[in-house]
Amino acid sequence: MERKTVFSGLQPTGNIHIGNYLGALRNWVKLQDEYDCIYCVVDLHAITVPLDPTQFNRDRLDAAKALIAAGVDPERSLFYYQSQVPQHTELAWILGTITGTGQLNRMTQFKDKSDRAGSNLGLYSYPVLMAADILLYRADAVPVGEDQKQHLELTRDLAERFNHRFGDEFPMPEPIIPEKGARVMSLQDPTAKMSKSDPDENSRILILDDPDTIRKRLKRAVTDSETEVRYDWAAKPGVTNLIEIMSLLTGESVQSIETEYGTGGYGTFKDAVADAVVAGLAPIRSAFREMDDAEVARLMQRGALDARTRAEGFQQAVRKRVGLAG
Ligand code: AQP
Repeated sequence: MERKTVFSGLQPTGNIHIGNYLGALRNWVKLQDEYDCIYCVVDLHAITVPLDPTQFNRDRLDAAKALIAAGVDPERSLFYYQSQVPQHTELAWILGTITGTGQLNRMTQFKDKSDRAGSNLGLYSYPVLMAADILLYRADAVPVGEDQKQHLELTRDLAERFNHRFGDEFPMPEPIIPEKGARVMSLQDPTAKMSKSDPDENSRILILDDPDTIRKRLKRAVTDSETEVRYDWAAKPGVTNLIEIMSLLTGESVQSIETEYGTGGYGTFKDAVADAVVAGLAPIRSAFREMDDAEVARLMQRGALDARTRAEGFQQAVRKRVGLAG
C-alpha cells in the first residue's frame, strides 16, 4: 500500500523551544516510521519580521542542525530550506488569487504578530504560503501544535475552492495534533502559549539551553499562591503546565506526578521538573554539538534538489489546471 504523505515546517528564528518540540517536533520524528515525510525549515515565513541577515543565516543552519539533532532523519525524510524550492512561492501566488481578504483578516496569529512586530504583506499572506507548503506535495496529514489549527482550516478551504474551480487536484490535509503538549504555555504567563517571539526570555526553555539556564527558568516559573501540585488548567495553569511538561518528557502519568509531589511544596516539584527537562533535552544538545556545519549544509542542498524535482512534477499539474502550461 502506498504510504501517506506528511508535511510540516518550522521557522528558523534561532530559538526552538520545548513548545515546538513537544507540540510538533516529537511527532515529526515518530511519523517517520510510518509515513512519507517532508519536513521544511520555513525560512521565507521567518523573514516576515525584521531580522539581521548575518545572524539569520546562522540561525537557519542552526535550526536545520537542531531538527536533525532532535531526530529528523534526512536519509528517511525529505528535509530542506523552503526558500530553495521556488514552487512554494509560485503556488502561494496562485492560491492567493482565490483567497478572500476577509478570511485573512480573521487570522488570529496575524493580529497577534502585527501588534508586536508591525504589519506587512508577507505577514498578512503567511497563511497562504503555509497552505502552498502543504498542498504543493498533496500532503495527507500535517503534524502541528494547536496554534496552527486555524491556518490548517484555511488550507483546507483553499484546497476545496481550488478543486471546485479548476478540478480535483488537492487532497484534504488532516491536522495531527497531539493529545498532550499541543499547547505548551509560557512560563511567565501560563494563559499565553510559549512563543519564540515573546520578548521575555524567561517565558520559554529552548531545546539547546544548558542545564543551569533550564534550572533558573523553571525556578522563576509563575505558579500560584497555593502549595498543592495538582493538574487543573482552570485554577492552576502554571503548575498544570509544569506537570504536563514533566509528564511528556518522562513518560510518567499526570496522576503519579500528582501523587509523588502533591504536598511536597513547589520548590521540590520545580527541581524535579528541571531534572526531567535537563535529562530529556540532553541527547539533543549533545547530538547538536557533534554535528558538522559543512555536512549539514550539504545535506540541505541535496534535500532541496530532491524537493525541487518532486515539487515540479506536482506543480506542472497545477499550471495545467489554471491555464499556465505550455
Ligand atoms: N507553545 C506551543 N506549544 C505547542 N506547540 C507549539 N508550536 C508553537 N508553539 C507551540 C508548534 O511548533 C511548530 C513550529 O512552529 P513555528 O516555527 O511555525 O512557529 P509558530 O507556530 O509561529 O510558534 P512559535 O514557535 O512560538 O513562534 P512565534 O513566536 O513566531 O509565534 C508548529 O507546528 C506550532 O504549532
